[in-house]
Amino acid sequence: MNPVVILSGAGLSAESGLGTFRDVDGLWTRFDLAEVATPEGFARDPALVHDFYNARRANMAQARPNAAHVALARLSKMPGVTLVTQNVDNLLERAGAQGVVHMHGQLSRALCHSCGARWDAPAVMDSEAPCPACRTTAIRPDVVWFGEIPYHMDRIEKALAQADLFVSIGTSGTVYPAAGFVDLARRGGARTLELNLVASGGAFDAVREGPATKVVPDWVA
Ligand code: BJW
Repeated sequence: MNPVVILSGAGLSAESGLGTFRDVDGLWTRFDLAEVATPEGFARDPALVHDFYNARRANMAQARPNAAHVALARLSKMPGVTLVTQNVDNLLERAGAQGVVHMHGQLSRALCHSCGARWDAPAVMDSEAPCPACRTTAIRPDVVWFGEIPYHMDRIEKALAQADLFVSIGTSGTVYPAAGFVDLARRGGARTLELNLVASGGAFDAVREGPATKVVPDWVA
């Protein structure tokens, strides 16, 4: 298969019952992102931030991969496919996907702010528990907040530069650097396709509108 980069966002997991961020019923309509998704918010009130992510970790455990995760999991095993996700859930992995690039981190992992150690997060994290490596209490979910640098950027940018096709799935294209991937891919000569419930308005060559559980399996087939 020619090189393909696939970028997914919250819309991929919406039909599994995990909320998106900016839709009418999205998480950012109920929570203040400055309080729960920035390092400054975490410094102000770590317990509030842990509560927010503990609840989402519990929702993730209840959720099941949908037909779109399963279709992408099949594709992830083909040579030349780079599957990048902004999602912090593990539904692609639970559908059998291999090598998922989690650019915004993972709910199922914990990170020590102090020494940089990473480990599997317990179901419930709290601000009192010590880091298993350095014993400080600077532990946090291993997710990327506003103002932090997303993970694996070198690898993603290299894959985008080499891609023949870039496919964006279920993301509003409002958060950088992911929002700029379509332009990077175009500059490298890739064709670009968006699969979304409603077109984001990004500079794609083609758009297929519909729920992920329909448009993703149709495209993969
Ligand atoms: C369906 C569907 C269905 C619904 N089927 N589809 C000014 C200009 C440019 C940049 C900046 C700026 N000011 C600040 C910045 C930088 C900032 C940024 O982009 N801000 C913007 C808001 C302007 N970005 C950062 O700070 C990032 N870091 C950074 O830029 O570092 C500098 C740097 C980068 C690279 C190299 C070197 C230096 C970090 C961003 C971190 C984002 N973190 C979050 C939280 C993660 C943890 C958590 O989950 O809590 O990531 S915010 C949140 O938004 C989350 C998501 O991954 C991300 C994207 O959201 P997504 O997935 O697009 O969801 P929605 O809700 O927006 O859209 C849902 C979509 O689904 C819609 O399109 C629907 O249509 C669709 N949908 N149902 C198919 N059934």
